[in-house]
Amino acid sequence: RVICYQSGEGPNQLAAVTDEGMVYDLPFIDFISFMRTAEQNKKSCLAIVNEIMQDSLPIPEKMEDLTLKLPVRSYEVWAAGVTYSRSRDARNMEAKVTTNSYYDKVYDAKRPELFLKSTERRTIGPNTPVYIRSDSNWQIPEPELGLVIDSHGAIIGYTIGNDMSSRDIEGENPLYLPQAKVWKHSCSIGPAIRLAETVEDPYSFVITCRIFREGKKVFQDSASTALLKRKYEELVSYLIKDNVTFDGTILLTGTCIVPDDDFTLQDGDMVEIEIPGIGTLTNPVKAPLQEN
Ligand code: DO4
Ligand code: MG
Repeated sequence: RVICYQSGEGPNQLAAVTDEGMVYDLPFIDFISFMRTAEQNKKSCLAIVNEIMQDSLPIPEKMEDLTLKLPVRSYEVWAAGVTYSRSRDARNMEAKVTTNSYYDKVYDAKRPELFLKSTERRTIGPNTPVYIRSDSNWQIPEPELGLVIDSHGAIIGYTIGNDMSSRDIEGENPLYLPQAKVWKHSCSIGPAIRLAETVEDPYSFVITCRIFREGKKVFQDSASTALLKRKYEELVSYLIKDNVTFDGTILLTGTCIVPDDDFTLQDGDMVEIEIPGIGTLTNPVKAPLQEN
């Protein structure tokens, strides 16, 4: 895995983490410059990491002792929608439609739903607050597997994303989707990037989401990426078609977990999204006025 951590008072440090949790600093300013170096040298990211680990010693701290930061500062985060039946059914419910909805159609269509979820300045990393909107009464986290791609669409790694969403705004009218999806601190990414070459079967990630309120767990559910209706390469192919794509772009692959219909996030909640092999993305929830 590749992480970015805060190194004392200095700049953030990119590092590789072994399965045992040992941390090796990487000599690149960030993940994008690391992936570009690999491409320029015609080597895989994993080969570069292995070379560096052979020639250096781990730092004394383990991953759990470090203050983790956003692992990649992506210019853009895109998201796929209605890629799991759970998402389709939840959206039909919030839009109060029963048959032949746009959600039913897009779930079965050849072309997937893709939307621009976030930009560099809107995206946050682990332990930084995700914000809830002031004009919505029904808001949830969407725990999703994220693909980290290069400018040609090659999948370099896998990460975790929280596609914060407003169900009442989207339910009122699907044309409000950008407002139901995009606002300050509405997208969290991290805590690590699992290099694609180290993943045997990317359709067997198990995603678990837990939400805590005043220290008590108020929601927990798990689902597997085996339930994904589409293939990752299929989603990427639509994203890059006739488009400009940047190294380090993230494509979130849709949610397979939706909290119960009577649940809405509140200021002070804590959202945890865990994918074994990648890590646990933890963010407190804040109402915007408290931070501004
Ligand atoms: O159709 C709206 C968005 C769907 C989405 O974000 C998801 O399925 O995860
Ligand atoms: Mg989503």
